[in-house]
Amino acid sequence: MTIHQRPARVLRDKIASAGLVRIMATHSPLSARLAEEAGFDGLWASGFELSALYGLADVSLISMTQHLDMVRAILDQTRLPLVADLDTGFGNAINVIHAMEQYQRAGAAAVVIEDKTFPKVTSLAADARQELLRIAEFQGKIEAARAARRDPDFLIIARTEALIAGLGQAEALKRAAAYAEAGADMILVHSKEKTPDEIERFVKAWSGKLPIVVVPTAYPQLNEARIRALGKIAMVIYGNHAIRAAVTAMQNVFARIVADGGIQNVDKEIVPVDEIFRLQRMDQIKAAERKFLR
Ligand code: SPV
Ligand code: MG
Repeated sequence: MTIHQRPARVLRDKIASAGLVRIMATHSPLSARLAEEAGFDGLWASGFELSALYGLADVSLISMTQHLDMVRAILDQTRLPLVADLDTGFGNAINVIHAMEQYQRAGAAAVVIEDKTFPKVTSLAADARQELLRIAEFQGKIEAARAARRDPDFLIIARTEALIAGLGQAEALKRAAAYAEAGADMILVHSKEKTPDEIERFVKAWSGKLPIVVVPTAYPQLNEARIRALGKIAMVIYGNHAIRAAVTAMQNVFARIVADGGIQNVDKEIVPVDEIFRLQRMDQIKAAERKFLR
């Protein structure tokens, strides 16, 4: 498959027509293909998922190059628009400019940059260090991203971690407004509360023009019906459900094989090899062999 020529336009059109787009986390080209087949509107090149794939914590250990290589491999295999998780932008505003150039060239449709200090610590861990940049410094990073934008449709999503850092609603709203003023296209607001209340309060209090992005990992009760009812939210990111689904499946199957002393029982419960052939497009290989190998 080829990369869509204007992935950012595709994403913007989907937002305009659907009101709310559903973006599924991916950590590999295969998970991206499965997300596309399931009907998601776009992909989240999640730093958390890729870190976990390497067996690492999501604390800025994965390099930009590792993430970018995976983004390129994913975009080789899907036509879905991709939202790239740039964490803190891999450094300061200069690093953001470099990242913007690279991710646009790779064919991403959007980037998310968060207002934490580098190196960051994953947002969802309890009692983790959460340090935020000064507002002016993060505004500089957003302005740098804008200056590096080649396609005017490319989406720059500013993510505030004010609620994650325990700084409260007023700080989150102040930061969101400051990031809008600096030229962000959307505001991602994150929370690790166990209920949607904190995010719902934020959304109700948000009087800015920019649409909001949510990642309801910690408060799964915030389903799409509830999100739509709130209004103002244009994107929901299912932040780590590909890697968690993969871990669930592997843990179950591996445990069964050990317990059963063989693969005789699980064989019927997992996809047949033919399904993997389908995902690998073995039919195309066979057709090419018939045509070209002499
Ligand atoms: C990610 O998936 O890498 C995210 C979302 O940034 S979260 O892990 O919830 O912070
Ligand atoms: Mg992340």
